[in-house]
Amino acid sequence: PAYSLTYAQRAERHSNPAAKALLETIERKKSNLCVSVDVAKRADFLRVIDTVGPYVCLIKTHVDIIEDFEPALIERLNELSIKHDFLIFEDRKFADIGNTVALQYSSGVHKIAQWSHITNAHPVPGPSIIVGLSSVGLPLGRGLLLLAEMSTKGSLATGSYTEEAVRMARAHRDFVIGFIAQRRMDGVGASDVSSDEEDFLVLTPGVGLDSRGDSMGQQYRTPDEVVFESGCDVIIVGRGIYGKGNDVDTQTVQAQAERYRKEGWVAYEKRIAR
Ligand code: 6AU
Repeated sequence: PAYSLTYAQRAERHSNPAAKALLETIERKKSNLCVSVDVAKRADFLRVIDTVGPYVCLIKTHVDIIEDFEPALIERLNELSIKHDFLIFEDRKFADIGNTVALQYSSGVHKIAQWSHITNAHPVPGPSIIVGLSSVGLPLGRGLLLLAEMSTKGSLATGSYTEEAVRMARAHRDFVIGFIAQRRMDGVGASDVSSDEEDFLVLTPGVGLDSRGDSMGQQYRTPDEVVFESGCDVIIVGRGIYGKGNDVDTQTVQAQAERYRKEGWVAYEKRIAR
């Protein structure tokens, strides 16, 4: 199973360009760290990204949080992605009918499909959401993650909902490259596809080394719990790296990014050596 292969071996087996590029970047930079940059000001956004850039494989954005957004910000983001060699994941969490999500993905102020290598969607509308998004994203070489589970207390994405999400992904393996989830999905939702054949990436939020949660239902686990024990592929870290995000102290942010990169990589090396 993909679980015991290296990122480089998995990159060779992937045909989706976004999945392949992400796995190659992880291997090249020895980083399975994705930093989630949830800050409201353009200047803080760019400063955090320029600081953590050398330590990440992927930058996750919520572009609709930025108060002073302007299209030129995307150009700056693209420049940083080339300077530091990372991919971009707009965490849009699409959740509507196919026609609407296709428009939300391609159009509006943010034109997500133009710049975001990876995005995500809730499986709640059923397979038509994948059809809608892939009509825009597949020709551009993009990849989609389905939210099979969530990190929050009391999440409804469990049991048969999670299983159906995995079945939906299996039926669209050209565009769905993996999941937002808390563990590997191998063997979830019985199928004919052997787990040697399929290789979904699992990107996992709710990661923190110094806290077990926040006051709004977020729950944190350590990189070792996520990558070694639960077999996930990428750790997504936000506030664990930049705190509240205003008055960003560059040295602290850099030190935290280095720390999470190292923890994530050690957990992966431990896993493939097992
Ligand atoms: O590390 P944090 O708690 O500061 O930030 C976690 C980030 C946020 C959430 O929108 C996102 O991860 N997230 C997601 C994603 C990535 O889809 C799913 C989930 O279940 N939990 C979660 O926190 O930007």
